[in-house]
Amino acid sequence: MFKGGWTGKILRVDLTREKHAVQDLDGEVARSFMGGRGLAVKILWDELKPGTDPLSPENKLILATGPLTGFALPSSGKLVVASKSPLTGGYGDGNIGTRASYQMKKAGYDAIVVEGRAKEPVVLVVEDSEIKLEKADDLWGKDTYTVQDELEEKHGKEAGILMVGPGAEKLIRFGVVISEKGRAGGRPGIGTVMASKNLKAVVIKGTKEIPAYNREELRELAAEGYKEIKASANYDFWVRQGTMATIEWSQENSVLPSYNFREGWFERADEISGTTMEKVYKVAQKGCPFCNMQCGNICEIKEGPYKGWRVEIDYENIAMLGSNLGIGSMDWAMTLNLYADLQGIDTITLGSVLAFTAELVEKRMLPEDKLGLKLRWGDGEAMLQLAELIAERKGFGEKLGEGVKALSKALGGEWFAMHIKGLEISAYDCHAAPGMALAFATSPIGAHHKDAWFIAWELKIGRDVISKEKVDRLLEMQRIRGGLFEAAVACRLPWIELGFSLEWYPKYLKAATGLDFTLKELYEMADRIYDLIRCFWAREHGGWSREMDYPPERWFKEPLTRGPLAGSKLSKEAYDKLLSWYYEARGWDSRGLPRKSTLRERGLGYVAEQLEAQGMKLEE
Ligand code: PTT
Ligand code: SF4
Repeated sequence: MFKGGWTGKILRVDLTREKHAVQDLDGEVARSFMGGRGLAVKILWDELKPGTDPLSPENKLILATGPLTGFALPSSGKLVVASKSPLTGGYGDGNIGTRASYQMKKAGYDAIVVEGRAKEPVVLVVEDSEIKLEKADDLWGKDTYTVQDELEEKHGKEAGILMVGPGAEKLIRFGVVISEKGRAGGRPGIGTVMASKNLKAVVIKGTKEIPAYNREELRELAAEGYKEIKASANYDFWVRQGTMATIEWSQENSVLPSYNFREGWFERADEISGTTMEKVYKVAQKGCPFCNMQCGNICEIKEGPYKGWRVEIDYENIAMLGSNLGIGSMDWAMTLNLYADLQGIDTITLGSVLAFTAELVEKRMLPEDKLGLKLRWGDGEAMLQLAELIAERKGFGEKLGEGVKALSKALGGEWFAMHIKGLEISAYDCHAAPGMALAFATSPIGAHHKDAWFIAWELKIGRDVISKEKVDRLLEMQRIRGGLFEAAVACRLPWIELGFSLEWYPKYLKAATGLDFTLKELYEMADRIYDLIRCFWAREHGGWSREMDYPPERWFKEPLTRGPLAGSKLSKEAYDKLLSWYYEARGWDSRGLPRKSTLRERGLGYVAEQLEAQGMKLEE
């Protein structure tokens, strides 16, 4: 059935039994769910027993490529890591740029599914059809930079290496998967799932040629695509600043999160901006495989305990560990970023946990002697000390490692706990951005910008506009970002940042797989994936209610006090209107559950039947 694109094989590894098997990828599944996120949620839906504890051996860690991964095409060196999330209890995934992506395809697999738990720490080594588990006692507890060096030394510089850091090993619920010193993926605790399996690292090396339907055409189309990217008006600036340019943009538009999202404007934004980075800190450039618009900003820390270290920085990291903590020092924001990378913990959630704790202290809801340190906004040193307690799960750090939702349930302050469905919100304040708030709230993994970067479109439509058209645009965006790019598996930045036309992707898919996909069909696939993810959440949470699609109370209750939009806050009435239109447009009922007719239309009739068999009543 496969003429190219897919290898048609999935590698299954059971760490408990120390066994592996190679399974055929079902052609129908590939056509309907494609790969990456689509394939991952299909596997989790079909195979995971409802109610599985995310940190139990029964949970599955899925590493999934798509039919475009691994070819020399614009920005196609990406890989999806997915699982049931220990942070949210729902579906979780992340997208990481790494050599492991193309090595997996060259080894002959579209995906690797790991289950069980090894008796002791191991490294899974995949070299074509040779699969080994190597002891990793000597690597357990070591930071991700050291482990990258040691594994490269042993397996070669071209090996694809994915790993967890010591923070994830301690089962902090927001451990990420790390690769190549600064590539991170799986915000909803996918690294923690990997660590819970005693799996320190996965090393992948392949020697096969990835099957392609029309290799010559693929080569020609790729060359044209690379040329178009390079000719883009914004190309030079992008390569100089990458995502860091967003600090200035967010400040101008009052969406730069500051002081735990109390404000969207930061008085010291200049000191942590892309321009400051470029002038003072940037020393090298890095990128994902096959990318000709490399955006990895390698910077050198100039002051503090990590003086002289290098770290790869991005907008989200610096906003959440800078302005959101009241820190106007690039050195401290970078230090916290580096610490999170070494420990393998998510920078966005770390920034949110630190900010929430600082606010609890400020509001006298948490006595400082409980923390064992004096915590003030803007104090990088104290924030680092607290991050260390979290990573080591020492003292009060034990509780903080559970994430903002659990913390606010235990200590109060739920109205300013900045998460949605348990996932801490990425770095865009929404006091004056109702469409972006809706995008965060309906993102399928919790409040991550991956599916939700609606803010730029919303500014064009008008911040105050509350209309069905705005909701339709949001759906279109989710179909592209959360569907096409996460299932075909390619970086979305050529499209969103440099205007690379979406029309390229059906052409690439045709040349790679031999199959015709129109953009319309790809969007229908995206809807299928969204529906299945929503059903997975509903199954794991025993139902659904529209409150689960609400942003935090703070944005409704407490207006901005600084910047050009001071006085702005969200209107609940307007938000509810948008949410109802959103449900309607998706074919979901007023609780936010897909209707039976919608599921049937998407080929998911069996999902409706299974939910009903478990006692959930779905509307027709
Ligand atoms: C991603 C999220 C992001 S998104 C950032 S910065 W960004 C944070 N990076 C972290 C980090 O670094 N270290 C760490 N310890 N934790 C981190 N958590 C945060 O994780 C990433 C780029 C970026 S940089 C973005 S927007 C785009 N994301 C893409 C995506 O999601 N899908 C896709 N098809 N293409 C994308 N291209 C861009 O990739 P998560 P990466 Mg990442 C140090 O994984 O879980 O989705 O969270 O993978 O290789 O680092 O590239 O301003
Ligand atoms: Fe990686 Fe950046 Fe290139 Fe995307 S644009 S593939 S994130 S280097």
